[in-house]
Amino acid sequence: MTQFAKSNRQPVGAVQCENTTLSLLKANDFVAKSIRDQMQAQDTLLVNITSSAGSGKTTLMQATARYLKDQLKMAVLVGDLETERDAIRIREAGVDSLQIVTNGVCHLEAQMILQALPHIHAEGLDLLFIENVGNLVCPAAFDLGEDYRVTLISSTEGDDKPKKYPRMFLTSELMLISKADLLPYVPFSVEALTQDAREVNPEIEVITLSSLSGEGMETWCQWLLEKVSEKKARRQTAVSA
Ligand SMILES: Nc1nc2c(ncn2[C@@H]2O[C@H](COP(=O)(O)OP(=O)(O)O)[C@@H](O)[C@H]2O)c(=O)[nH]1
Ligand SMILES: [Mg+2]
Repeated sequence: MTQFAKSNRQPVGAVQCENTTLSLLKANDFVAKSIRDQMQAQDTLLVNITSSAGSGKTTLMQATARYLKDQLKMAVLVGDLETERDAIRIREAGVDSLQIVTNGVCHLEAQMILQALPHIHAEGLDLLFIENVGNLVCPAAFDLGEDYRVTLISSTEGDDKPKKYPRMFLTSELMLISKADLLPYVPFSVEALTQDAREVNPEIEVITLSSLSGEGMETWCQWLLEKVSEKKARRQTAVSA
């Protein structure tokens, strides 16, 4: 067994990673701030979409593209461990999309976003989505410079997630309850989920929708349009002050 201990006070054979993790997150936050500054300067709303794998993120990006592509200049960065499949699906819905392949990393980091921005021609966009890697754990810890973090919970994955994965709900401004068309067929309580999410984060907003039936899409797209306008208005106020 490898011996890492140099004194009796340190455990033998154990690697203590805390400081490495903290400095990694500090470096990430530094890059996230520079992304936030860039998005601020060019009036682009940046929205980080998180959820478990299969909750419907890509399908939502496709449906949102169909609703909003004639009203807004938008694009999607999409992270996965392997393949370009999601970016291809999103491009087929009519908006530009770039795949970030993480090669096994379970989340996107700010540095990956910074490197991708020139390739998606981010200047001039009103709205840029990041579809994060599908899980409710690692992506919660990494700020990507987003204005808003939006977490999907689908009706098929159970209504008990907010208290199991509190950090994700604590750091999200909006929870989307997806696959609403399946609610009549599964044991899932929108009320119980909403109550748990609000016990974790009293400020969290909630919208129930289905990318397939279209239910709730109007409310979601209205939410996005308002946030885009608010960001532009805030900058106008700052410039004229
Ligand atoms: N019934 C139903 N199925 C959906 C909905 N949204 C996505 N799906 C299905 O859920 C599966 C996973 O969707 P996907 O968008 O790839 O999930 P992602 O892994 O979070 O990006 C696919 O088979 C989709 O067709 C929805 O609103 N209703
Ligand atoms: Mg996807």
